Amino acid sequence: MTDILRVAVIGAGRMGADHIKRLSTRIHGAEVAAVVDVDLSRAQAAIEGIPGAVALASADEALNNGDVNAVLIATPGFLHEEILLKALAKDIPILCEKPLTPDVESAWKIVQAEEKLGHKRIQVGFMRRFDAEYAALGQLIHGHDLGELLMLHHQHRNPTTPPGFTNEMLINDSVVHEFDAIRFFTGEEITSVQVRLGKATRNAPAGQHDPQHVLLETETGVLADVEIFVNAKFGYEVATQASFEDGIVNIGGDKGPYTRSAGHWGGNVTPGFEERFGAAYDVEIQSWVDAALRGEIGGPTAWDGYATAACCEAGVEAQKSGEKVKVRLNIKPDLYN
Ligand code: ISE
Repeated sequence: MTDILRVAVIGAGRMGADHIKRLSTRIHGAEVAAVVDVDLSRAQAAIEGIPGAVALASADEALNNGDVNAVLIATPGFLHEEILLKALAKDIPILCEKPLTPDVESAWKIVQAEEKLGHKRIQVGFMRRFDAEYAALGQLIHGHDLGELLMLHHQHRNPTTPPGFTNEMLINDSVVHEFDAIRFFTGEEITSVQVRLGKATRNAPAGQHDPQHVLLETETGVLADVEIFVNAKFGYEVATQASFEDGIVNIGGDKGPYTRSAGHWGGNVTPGFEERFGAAYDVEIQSWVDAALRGEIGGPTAWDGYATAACCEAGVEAQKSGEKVKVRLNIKPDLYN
């Protein structure tokens, strides 16, 4: 095994650029070898100041470049499947930003391709698992410190949405994080999803019903709800309240200094996910690199990507019907047990 990851970052947009910065400044054991973007000038701008990195226009060129031995996929989700299959064929470490793929059939194809390979190569970019407070709540749940976990209440608020953010994306792009978080916290699969559409904000673009209330249950009957509100204006907020038999735990409240000055009191609301989860992304990518250098993966698997895709499929169906929709899952391959 190599002692340094030479990473090709595919996609130099918002998330890709953020990962390129972190890989080239804060992460140990990895370097950016190539940046791929259909807009070559964006790839060129992203490699500025990174010695030895090349800008390329296609994922194929990067995967066939002898200097590349790992890949970080940060393109829009609909492009993931093809790149994942090609990277699996090369048998190199892969960090794939969420979602694994945008639909359950293609996600299952990826699981089957990795199963055929016989070992795990894909880590999916669900960064919340690496947030210090998420990890602490996870430990409280798994250690039964406060008795059994009974309910989870999630708030997921974004200031605004980028152009082209559809109604389905409230589920597929945003609530997908809570699907993973709930599975991570409980260690169980989600069995059903219901979506309630109530009074909507005037600030949502045409076609989007915002906010939405998503209700879920897990295998042992833990109930969870998510307020997804993606045009909340005030800033970025992701928080959870967990109800246990012997206590209530809150995570994800405002952070940072609380100041009283010049007739005002308070602090600043986090502007976006890069700031809110910056530290978690660092831990996530370092965990991927450390594990990849040992020939392993260091976080959520392709199965987690597939299972959340199945929840998204149920969620989008539930958005349309208003009914409680069962999550349909294939049998989990042994590779992921
Ligand atoms: C975005 O893609 C993310 O992953 C953010 O974490 C989430 O808060 C946002 O809703 C998504 O659109």
